[in-house]
Amino acid sequence: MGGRDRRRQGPLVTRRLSNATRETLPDGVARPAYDGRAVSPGIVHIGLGAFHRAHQAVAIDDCLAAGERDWGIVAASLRSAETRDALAPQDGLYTLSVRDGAAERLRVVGSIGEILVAPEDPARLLAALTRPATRLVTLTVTEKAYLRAGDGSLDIDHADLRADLAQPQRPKTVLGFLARALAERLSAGTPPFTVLSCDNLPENGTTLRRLLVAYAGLVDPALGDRIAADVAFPCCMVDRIVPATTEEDRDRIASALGLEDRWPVTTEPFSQWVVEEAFPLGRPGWERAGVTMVDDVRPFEEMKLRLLNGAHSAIAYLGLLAGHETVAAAFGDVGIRRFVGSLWEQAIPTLPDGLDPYVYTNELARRFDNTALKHRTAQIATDGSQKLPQRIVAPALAALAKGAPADRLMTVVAAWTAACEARGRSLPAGHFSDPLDARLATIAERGAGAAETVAAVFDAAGFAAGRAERPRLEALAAEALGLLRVRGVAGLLAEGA
Ligand code: CS2
Repeated sequence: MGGRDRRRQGPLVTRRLSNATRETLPDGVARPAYDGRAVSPGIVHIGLGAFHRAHQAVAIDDCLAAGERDWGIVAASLRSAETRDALAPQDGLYTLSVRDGAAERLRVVGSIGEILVAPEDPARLLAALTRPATRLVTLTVTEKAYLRAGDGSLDIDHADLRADLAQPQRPKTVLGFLARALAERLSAGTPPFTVLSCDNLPENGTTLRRLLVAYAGLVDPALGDRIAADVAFPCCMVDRIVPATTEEDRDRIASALGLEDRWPVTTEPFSQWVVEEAFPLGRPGWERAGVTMVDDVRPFEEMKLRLLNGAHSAIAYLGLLAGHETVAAAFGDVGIRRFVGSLWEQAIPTLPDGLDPYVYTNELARRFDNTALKHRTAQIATDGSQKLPQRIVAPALAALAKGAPADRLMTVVAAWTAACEARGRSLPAGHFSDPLDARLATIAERGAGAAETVAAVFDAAGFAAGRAERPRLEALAAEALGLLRVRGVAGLLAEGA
């Protein structure tokens, strides 16, 4: 994880990547073709994880390299100071490592000009958000930061949200920051920024708008109305597989650079960004970075959530139960690979027409087979309660509505339940985490039969809440969980063959 307190052993690269040392980079390493000091910020990005640094920040780096000067990024972490501590001494520079099989390309990215840590100084992030030059706010805060209740509405019982409602001038949550900053801008007569969610949520912009309007309406009903009327929330689909950086990555990259980089990011060659065209205050010329601008993102988003992310969750939970540490290892397991094929067969008929899902799944298989990416099954397994509704439950509901089968889809819910139960038994207790962990632990301890367990899990996660199809979905998940408990993952996979 973090690079703060590491004691490096072995071959010593002592100089650090920074503006002062970047000219010493070897020829094969690409670097920013512009002077970061000549760039002014136009974007505030919230959620400074590896995904942002391997995706949106790279597209902006392309735009800056092409001569755009006023779309630099101020990036903020909502929780920890780790990334800022690693990157600030490097003037925000970091290395992007693109890996495929034995090949690796290195590129130093320079689009992040300033890094803020929200809990240290919320006023500073608010100041960045309210500056008139900030015309765009992008988010990668993960599904759970949207504070959705099981039924998708705003979770008004969430402790952080209650804290923000009590002290809206000193926010903690992303909704709190956006609402406060928009309130300040509107009262100062500054046009509202555009908000671009880059998280894996269905209709991410529309979902964020609904939640933010609900939150802001609790702070001040007039603010909720103004946000609903005056702020643009384009939807977008983002796609790039970004495994967490390892110590081995750090060491390999330092040797190649001849400079230490405390927090490089590794990724695959594939990258896709499809964005709805709705930017009243303008936007970077993303087309030059290969971004696709469209009127309606939904077909792209549903295909990606249901085929890529749905398969990822299946690979993660079945893979964990079968003892596989990485996606490539799990997908190399014939039973799991076959399962994913049959999962795709059930998800594909639920997709809107227009795109070719078979071209997409062929490409996905190639991407999952990339053994250079050490993409851990435990990384994807995290936050299943937040991910499965759009990846698995939504296509299952759509399949049933068409009278089509959904048993493979519901097997993923069973595998999630079994993987949660396996923690502290065949898997280490904290192997992955979930916001519902306390409730999931209580359910696991009860040791009830499959049907009762599945009903409790559906209740806790809000799966198919209020839907007439819920008993049918529960029955399918319970059948798969029963099989998993009795025959294990190998038995379950053999059964579906
Ligand atoms: C993954 C995604 O961790 C997960 O849940 O399914 O992060 C996935 O790698 C990205 O969405 C790929 O674009």
